[in-house]
Amino acid sequence: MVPKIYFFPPSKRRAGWAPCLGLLMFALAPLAARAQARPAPPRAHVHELFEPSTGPAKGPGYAAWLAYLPVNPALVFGTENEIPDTIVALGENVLEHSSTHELALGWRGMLNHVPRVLESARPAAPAPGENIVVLGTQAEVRAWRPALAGGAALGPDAYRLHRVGDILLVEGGDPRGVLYGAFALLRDIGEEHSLRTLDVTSRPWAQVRWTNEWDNLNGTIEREYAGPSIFFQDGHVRADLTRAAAYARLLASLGIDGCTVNNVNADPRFLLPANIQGLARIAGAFRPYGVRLSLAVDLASPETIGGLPTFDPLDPRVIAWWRDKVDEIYRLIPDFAGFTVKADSEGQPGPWQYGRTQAQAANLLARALAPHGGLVLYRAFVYNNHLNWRNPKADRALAAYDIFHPLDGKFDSNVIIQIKYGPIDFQVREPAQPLFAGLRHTNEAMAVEIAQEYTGQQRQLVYLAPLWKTVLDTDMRSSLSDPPLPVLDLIAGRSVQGFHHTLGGFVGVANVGTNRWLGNPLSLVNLYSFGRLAWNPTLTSAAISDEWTRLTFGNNPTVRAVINKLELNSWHIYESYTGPLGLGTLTNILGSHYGPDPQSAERNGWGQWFRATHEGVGMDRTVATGTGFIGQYPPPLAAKYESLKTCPDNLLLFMHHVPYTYRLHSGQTVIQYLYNSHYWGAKAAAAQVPAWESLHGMVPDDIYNEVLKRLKYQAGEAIVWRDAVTRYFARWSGIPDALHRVNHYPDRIAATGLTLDGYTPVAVKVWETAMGGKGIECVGHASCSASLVWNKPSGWYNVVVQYYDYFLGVSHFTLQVDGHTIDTWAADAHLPGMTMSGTTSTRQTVENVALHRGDTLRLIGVPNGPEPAPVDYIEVTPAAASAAPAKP
Ligand code: GCW
Repeated sequence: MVPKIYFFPPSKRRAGWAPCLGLLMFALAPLAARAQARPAPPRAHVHELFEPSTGPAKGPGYAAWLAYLPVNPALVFGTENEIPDTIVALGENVLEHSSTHELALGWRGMLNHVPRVLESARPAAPAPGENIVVLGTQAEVRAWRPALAGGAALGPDAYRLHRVGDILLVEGGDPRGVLYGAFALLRDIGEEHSLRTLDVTSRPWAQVRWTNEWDNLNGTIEREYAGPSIFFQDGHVRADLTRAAAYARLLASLGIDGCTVNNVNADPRFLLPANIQGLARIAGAFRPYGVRLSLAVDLASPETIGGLPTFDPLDPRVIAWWRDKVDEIYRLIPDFAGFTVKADSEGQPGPWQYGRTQAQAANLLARALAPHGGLVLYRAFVYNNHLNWRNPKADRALAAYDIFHPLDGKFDSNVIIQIKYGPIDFQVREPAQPLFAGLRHTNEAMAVEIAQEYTGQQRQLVYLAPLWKTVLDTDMRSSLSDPPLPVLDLIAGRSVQGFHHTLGGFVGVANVGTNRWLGNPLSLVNLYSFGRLAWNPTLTSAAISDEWTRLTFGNNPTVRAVINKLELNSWHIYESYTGPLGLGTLTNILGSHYGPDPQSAERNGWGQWFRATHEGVGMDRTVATGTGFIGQYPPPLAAKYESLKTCPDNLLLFMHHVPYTYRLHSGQTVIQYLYNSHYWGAKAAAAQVPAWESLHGMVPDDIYNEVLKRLKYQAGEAIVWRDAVTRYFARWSGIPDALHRVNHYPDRIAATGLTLDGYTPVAVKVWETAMGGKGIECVGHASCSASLVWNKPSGWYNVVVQYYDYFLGVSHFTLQVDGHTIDTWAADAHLPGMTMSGTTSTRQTVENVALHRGDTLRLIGVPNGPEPAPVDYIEVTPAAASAAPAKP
């Protein structure tokens, strides 16, 4: 075979400095040469390959953990001279092309070195002093040098990184394994691990590693926190799919090999021929990275777009319709991964309309897909959202097990039940969904939500791996005489302790958007950790955070220490002010799922109750007196949760209803713990700000500023949560805070207590999210003001204005002292609500304001559109520099 040589570096051994453009041309040269050397394989050419620093969608955070920041090559290779000069791919498939290209990018960025790249080559032994990287499948390596491929068979997607003398061998069980091996090698280099001796074999934990994107055809995303869709716009697939390819590259770097690109509340029009053609283009953009496209489908499609009078899963016309539709998809997308299905849930159509089972619906699709090797990811998130809250035995948490456990064994072998980690809905803490132990003969996968729907919506910092790991590590063994059986073993897709599975895996709802994937640069750790856990769920949260930090921000030990600490503490902090003791996120569950609104979860059909009364709080899910949910767990775990003695405090109110005066294992009463936890959480959220500020100048300025803005906002929002939840429980329990903090705010002046000019007081529906349950708004005036005369000692003060910032409208505020403007700002954060509430409540802090007794502090609000410049309170606290100021 004649090797194809795509690129020779300049005669110098090291590339050294070159003008940026020149360097870019060099790097692109292999692609150009390849384009001339042979025709691109069908729908599989590496087009628009993403360039970390020059891509069209350049922006902070866009390169994510693949920015390939410079490393110290001596730590990796011993000496600089040992950096391999040549990268050889033995094969010529598109995934190996991507691998060599990626290594060339990595060499350039991390090692400041431009290697020679050969493809479809059979290199001779390296000359003395020469170091090379060789990539290939195990079969290719065996054909090239049988002695080197001596290890055990690798299997699909697996890889082995192996040093043999001067050769660094990246061997894959298949071409996708080669690509994953190349990314693993780059990760090692990025983390400055020594590669002088190397022999690592790695294989994925389970077969299915997919993301779900809840994107709509019109370009919006359900639970969109990072801008609109990277796939769709105005009713069709975007013309420019550069971002889709760049996303596939990010996914591949973690070993994620499937992506459901549309909302599970599925629009049947995705199945129209024109849209399938568009989807085929997305599949083409994914293909160089081994990511397969999948589609969420609406079970009623045969009726809505197929013109049939029914969508009954057993009707022969319906069966034929799906078979033909699937054949049509595979004609255009030969590597199509399969369907994701949400049925009979939250208004989606499903088989119950015809008295059929979820298994019959799943198998309908599975049989159409089976001849092509496609899968059905069938969601267990099926529940009645019109539950009778007056019935003490009613419990939404029962639903998945009650519906799917009786169907165990009735699903075809290419069906996987996609199970949310907990029995409710991606809450800040939930016990493991008992259904994981309820499907002995049915494949299962665990779904997590990378998008921070109930965990701060990417405005707030929450590293989710520690939460996911609580579920992955939950022991589901049937008897204490058996060895431990963690959930991660149940989703591995193999037989274990009486569970007979052939497929399994991980699904992460990512909802990436055009705003640098997840908007908040620090939230990218959640996408990263999902992929790493899907590959190997035994990795620790700390190890994953550290990997991500090193690859994203470099190996500086100070930066690593600060960011790792921020990430690792963040979930606990968020939980402590939004839903401790297993209460679930006490958020507005009827709309935005964002700010505090505990009452919205109670007394309606949605079943997210925590049943607060004047005496006690918590859902009684015991077998003895409650809903019986605990009985769905295998006996050892059920016994642990059933008994107050052994039920962990952090799930107490999920499992039990107890009096407010009940003492936790820690010795505190429930009510005092609720108060303390919220005060601790708000303080800890505030402390994140100076921690991040300590990195000024050590991380890129744009990322620094972006994160700082969010952490400051979060510190304020944690106070909103703290005050709302503590007031709520103080009222329900009638038990005051032993530390006299709740309902005592000596430095605050409620807006309704200010001298108002134009502003009018109005009741706030979620009363606990405003001082005295009221705020002020400016309606019917061009501007309004609210003022006070300062009658405390003269000094330096910090002034907080707590106001509401609606999704629509940009009000303007001006703060004056005796007619002198000390600050102006716009309410332009577009928080997800249109009323005064904990969702829209936010603050402006003006530090070091000189106030003299007798000064007038005036806030002027200028409403805009539907936003009436609404205000909650003003708080004035002494500033650090408290010496009396001179009168300005
Ligand atoms: O958490 C809820 C979300 C819905 C979502 C649903 C689901 C796509 O609030 O927006 O619908 O879960 O997972 O189906």
